[in-house]
Amino acid sequence: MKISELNFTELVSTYGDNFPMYQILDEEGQVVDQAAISELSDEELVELMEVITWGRAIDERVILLNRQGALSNYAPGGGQEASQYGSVLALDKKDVFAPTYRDVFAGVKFGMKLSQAFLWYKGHYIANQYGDDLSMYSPNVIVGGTTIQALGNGIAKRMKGEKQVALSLCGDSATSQGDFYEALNFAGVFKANLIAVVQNNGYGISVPTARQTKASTLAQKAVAAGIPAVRIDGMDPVAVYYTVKKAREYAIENGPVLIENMTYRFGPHTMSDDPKRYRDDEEVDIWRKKDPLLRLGKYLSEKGLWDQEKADAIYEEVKTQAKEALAEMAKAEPQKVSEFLNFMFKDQPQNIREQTVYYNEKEEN
Ligand SMILES: Cc1ncc(C[n+]2csc(CCOP(=O)(O)OP(=O)(O)O)c2C)c(N)n1
Ligand SMILES: [Mg+2]
Repeated sequence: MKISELNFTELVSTYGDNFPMYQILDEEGQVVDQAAISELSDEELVELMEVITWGRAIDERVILLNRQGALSNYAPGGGQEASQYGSVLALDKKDVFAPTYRDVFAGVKFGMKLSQAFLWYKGHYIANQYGDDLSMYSPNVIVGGTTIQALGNGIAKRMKGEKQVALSLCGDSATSQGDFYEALNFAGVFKANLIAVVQNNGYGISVPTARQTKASTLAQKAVAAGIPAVRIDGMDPVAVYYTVKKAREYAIENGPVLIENMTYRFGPHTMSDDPKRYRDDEEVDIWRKKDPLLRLGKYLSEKGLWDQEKADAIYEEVKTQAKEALAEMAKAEPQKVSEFLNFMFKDQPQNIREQTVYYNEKEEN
């Protein structure tokens, strides 16, 4: 082609074409990719169902506890379970997980204590103190922060030849941050063992994705970094789990992968948000029909592997777990400013030293 024949409009209109949305189970729970699902065992699929049901149950319980004033502000995950828990379940315990504020309970399924997850929402530092057996970053409120955190770890894994990955979850609006682009760029250069999962739930608080970027997909942001990307139905738990598993194998051998999960949060951004101000009920209804629990539940029920009794038992278990975690949480000493100032720096700068002296004195009495 000659420059005289260039058509800029045409050029840009095809950018997203490389990123169709893949499914394994459709909205009706019908298999659309037999080859993929037959690579997974019944046990794996049942465990996946158990974990997303647990995710829904804990989400509903925490919303109640929040309304009762027993827990602080909360960023609900309802709707995003396939994306969150499907990702975590595909990891090895020695992989590294970098969640956001919305994925705290996925962190519990990775090994964080439930009482710590509750304390995290209270802003208590105990929430961020893990043993050596939990390779997880504390849930990050800094939008775009998780990808660059996981990148550092993914580079270290490549340098050390470790057969593990670092997986970050981030939202759609996080992909507009400099941190995100920088993370992808260096991930490509250094072949980081990184899986950067983008949970495209259509909004950054009230701002729809179309107002965040002109890109027709978020997956295509990987093109400039020279790394593979795939866009999948983030309401399909099997597709998420399968894709992360495949990406994990690839990332260990070759380097980073970006996965864009097309998903939705049924609830508000946080408990202090009113989504009716920026989206209508019809939109929510459309997405409710795509519910990950419905489609995998249906598929497994038809195979005789799932029923309401199993779901009810998980809801009961969550009630007990939440009660125990609340009791455990109550045992935590109120935190002191002097203590968390001490955790912040190995070598304290002058101003922090002064504040530490001030708070030590103040809090001794
Ligand atoms: C660097 C930064 N800028 C702004 C905020 C305020 N903030 C908190 S959540 C949020 C929206 C994030 O949207 P998205 O990345 O799509 O994730 P979602 O909340 O939808 O899961 C913003 C702007 C922040 N926490 N960090
Ligand atoms: Mg979002």
